[in-house]
Amino acid sequence: MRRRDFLKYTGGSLAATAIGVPATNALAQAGCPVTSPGAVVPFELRISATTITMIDGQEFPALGFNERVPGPVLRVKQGRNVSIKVRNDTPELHGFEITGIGKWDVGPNSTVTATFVAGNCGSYIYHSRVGGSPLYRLLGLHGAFIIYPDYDELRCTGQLVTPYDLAAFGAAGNSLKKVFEALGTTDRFQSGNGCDGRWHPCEDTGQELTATEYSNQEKVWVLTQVDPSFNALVQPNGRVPIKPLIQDITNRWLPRYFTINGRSGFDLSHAPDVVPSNYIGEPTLMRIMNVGLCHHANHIHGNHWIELTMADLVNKGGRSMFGPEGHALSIDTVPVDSRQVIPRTNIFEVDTLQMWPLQRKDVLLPFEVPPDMPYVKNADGTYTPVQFNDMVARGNNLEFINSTLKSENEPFPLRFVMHCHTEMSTTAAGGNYPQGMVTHWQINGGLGQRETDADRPRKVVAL
Ligand SMILES: [Cu+2]
Repeated sequence: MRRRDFLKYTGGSLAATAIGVPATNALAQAGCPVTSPGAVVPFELRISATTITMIDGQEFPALGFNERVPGPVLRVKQGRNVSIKVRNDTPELHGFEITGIGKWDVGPNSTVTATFVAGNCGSYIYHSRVGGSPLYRLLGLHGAFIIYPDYDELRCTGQLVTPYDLAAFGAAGNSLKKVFEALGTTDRFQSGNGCDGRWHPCEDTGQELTATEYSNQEKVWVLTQVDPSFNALVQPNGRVPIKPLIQDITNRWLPRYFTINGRSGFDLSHAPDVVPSNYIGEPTLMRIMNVGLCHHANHIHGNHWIELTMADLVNKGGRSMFGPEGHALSIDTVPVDSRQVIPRTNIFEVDTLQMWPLQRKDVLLPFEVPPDMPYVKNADGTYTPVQFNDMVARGNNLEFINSTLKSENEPFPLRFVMHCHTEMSTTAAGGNYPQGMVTHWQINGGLGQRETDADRPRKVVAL
């Protein structure tokens, strides 16, 4: 698929419908609208050959789900019966796996329906794995699978709204709970001016795919790499005639492109599915997963990432590859298992996020006033972000027609870079810098300014 066509494929052949089932008593007694916990959510995926286009215009053969790399984001509410019909339009066996959930073999030119109940809330990777080899995953057969709680039920019953089932985490979820409780209620994570400072989930529209990929509150980042010499193996019918051994892949893997959601460099600028773009007091959940074979160390400027959950990886010997704080104990083997979503019990704030192959981490970008901008210390020991407040007061915003842009002041949107600290990852095609895993995030204005900006005429920018 050509990268210019990416936006056209938001719907694809994916369908999501809900079928009503009888009400649960507890919810009905609480006066809550009762959704349908067991409803079947049918997804359809098709495995076939496709084409990917890189930042330098080069096209390579690839394998894709629904002719997309990565495949569509699949989102499902916890408790739903999931049905994923996987059609394999290649003459080779594929193993459809959702990490930590299950694996189903899909024979050559045949169809298999994977069914299961959506369990532990969090972020998962789906991919094709045959015989423990990462080959098909690297050639493009990968995507994100998301399980989220029933937000309407949480709201209606007065529970804290988070992306997780805190009760299922038990005591291990206490630290996570405190993070979400702090939002909008502390000096640091403020509310006011019409903004409650809380994290809000993206609205459940029923057609769940589109809402997630372009949600303001949630960004899904699928990280990977492209080594054209491996892509060259893919034949037009999706066959990969040469089967390199796992060692051959890991030893010979020489990636030349480093992508987020299939794109890199300039193509990531202004990409609505990738770039977090909000106001102060509007925290954004970021679901980051590395489906490639290289380690990434994504470094964000302007705010710190708050680590929420991670998925533990297990090596061939069955040993965990990470210590309790998430540091790698063993990095010399390809992980063979990728387990359940685990809440961080000791919450770290990080600027550089370690992402090992097949690791997936949820982090929160708090959208607080950047701590590195000039502050003034007050007599009572508190700090005032004078420069940021000045920007808000002047209303300097490049996106509006009548912004009073003063060159000596920084205008909104205030943009901060995100780049991978594994230096080769910031390049493309063997040295083209910075056309690799580089993007940005942006603060559009101060606390509650979304409301006041809503009526201002915007400039139209052609992309
Ligand atoms: Cu940096």
